Amino acid sequence: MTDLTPWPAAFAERYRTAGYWRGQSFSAALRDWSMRHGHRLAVVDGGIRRTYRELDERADRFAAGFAARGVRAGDRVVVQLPNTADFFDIVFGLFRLGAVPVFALPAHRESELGYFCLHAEAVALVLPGVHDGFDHSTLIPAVRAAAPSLRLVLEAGSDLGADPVDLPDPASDTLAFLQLSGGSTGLPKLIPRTADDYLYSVRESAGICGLSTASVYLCVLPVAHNFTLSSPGVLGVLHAGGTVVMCPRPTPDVAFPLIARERITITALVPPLALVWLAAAERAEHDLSSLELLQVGGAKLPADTARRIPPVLGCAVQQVFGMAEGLVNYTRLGDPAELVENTQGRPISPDDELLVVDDHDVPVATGGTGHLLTRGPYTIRGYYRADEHNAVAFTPDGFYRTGDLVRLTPEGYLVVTGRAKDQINRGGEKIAAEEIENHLLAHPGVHDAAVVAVPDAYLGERTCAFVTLRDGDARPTAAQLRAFVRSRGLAAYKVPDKVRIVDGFPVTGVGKISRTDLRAALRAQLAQEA
Ligand code: OOB
Repeated sequence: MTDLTPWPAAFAERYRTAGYWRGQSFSAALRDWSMRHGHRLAVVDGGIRRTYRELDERADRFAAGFAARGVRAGDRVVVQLPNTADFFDIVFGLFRLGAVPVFALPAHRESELGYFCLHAEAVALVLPGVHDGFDHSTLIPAVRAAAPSLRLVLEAGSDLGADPVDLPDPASDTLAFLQLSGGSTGLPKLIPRTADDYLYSVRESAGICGLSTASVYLCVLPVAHNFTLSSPGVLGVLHAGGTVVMCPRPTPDVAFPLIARERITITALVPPLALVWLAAAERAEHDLSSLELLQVGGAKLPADTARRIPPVLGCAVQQVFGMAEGLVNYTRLGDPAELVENTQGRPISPDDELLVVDDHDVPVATGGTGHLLTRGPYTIRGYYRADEHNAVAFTPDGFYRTGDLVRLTPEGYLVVTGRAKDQINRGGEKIAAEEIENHLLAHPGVHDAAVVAVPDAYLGERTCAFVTLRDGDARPTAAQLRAFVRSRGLAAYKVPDKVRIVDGFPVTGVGKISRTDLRAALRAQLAQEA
């Protein structure tokens, strides 16, 4: 099983020659940022205010602390952290040691964490204590039972540091961390990223978004998500010498006072949150005048929402269409309103290759709609330890099949028109249909299940599970099935919004149809009803 599918030598050579891949590790990058911006304010979290120099020193201490606990270079460590300053200590501590963080989201529960630890053969897990009213330590027994490799569970916020020790600088072209995919088949895939490829996307993103030492970024979405981490996100801000302000909750009652107090210049939201912020800003008592740019991405932003942002929030809007596998597209700061409102931007790099193809991988006519395939200097060539899946998720010549349906405008901008993958995009939170179907199938009363997206005015999409039951006395109700899925210990956003018990599924003349066709038929049925 392959951990990191390398780029072919000719591509690697090209990306190095072009100056994209610079041979810098994350540890060296932080050292460099500290050298350049030492006394500037790097991170704010409530009353905590840390300079670049302090971040760098804390990374030394945390690296030593992990080493003292037996964590070695190359070891995988699953990290589940909310938006706090601890994130930087722990993640840069691991980077400095050459250990490999695996980024779980705060919403994940024992089902996901157990799987990440097992699949990555993690030696350690770092959890928050009580976060958002939930005690994460209650997950430990189930995660330990699922993952025999796990030797160490640590609580963030406790002092994990130790006196610094000498450590060799990690390589820049090996596995640096594992990001999560939204997933479309079974459990989320793990995405292997290197410092070379990731830091390239970070530097370019910082430039595209006009970041400087004067930038103050509010980290609203989960910090470990690719959007908030690197597009340009918290790493882009640190590269530019600006300040990151951690926002513990995305709601206007928490975010708006922080914008006013810290004079926030830039932040990033998913479309449903942008709607909530717009509604709140219309009657805002807080001074939001420092805000210069609102980035929106993760799911399709309706054009009329994009249009309302500048007048209501008093800032520019930028659409961001990206994926943890790599490719990120931005509308540019000086672009005409027409492009900013109606497209999802264009790629970061002149070496991002895009293909728009039909169902047989044949390129469609110019301007036509089709499947988006991509490869480039920061797009992976394979998922972590997923050889079988990689054979279908990538073309033989290394293009990643994004699963998104798009068309290209004459200006070379992308318009996302739909999706071919079996995934639900619930306001930016991705749900693999098959993962939820498998949870439903674990119920003894369930014969079959198909999970599909239902259009929703607020979230863009919600989930609907169609379920057929076994004959017998124990016929669960829709409410009982939702409760059953919830009891399986998974992120709350994955519990189906609706469960519909039906007598049977559509079949063709010859019998059963494929899962994908079944889901399409059910979506069509829902559309007809609406
Ligand atoms: C971002 O990353 P992921 O990995 O959570 O999800 C990627 C998928 C894309 O393949 C696409 O289906 C959808 O999310 N998506 C959008 C979108 N941005 C992402 N669909 C329509 N319009 C958009 N603007 O979601 C992500 C990663 C980095 C930056 C921004 C978003």
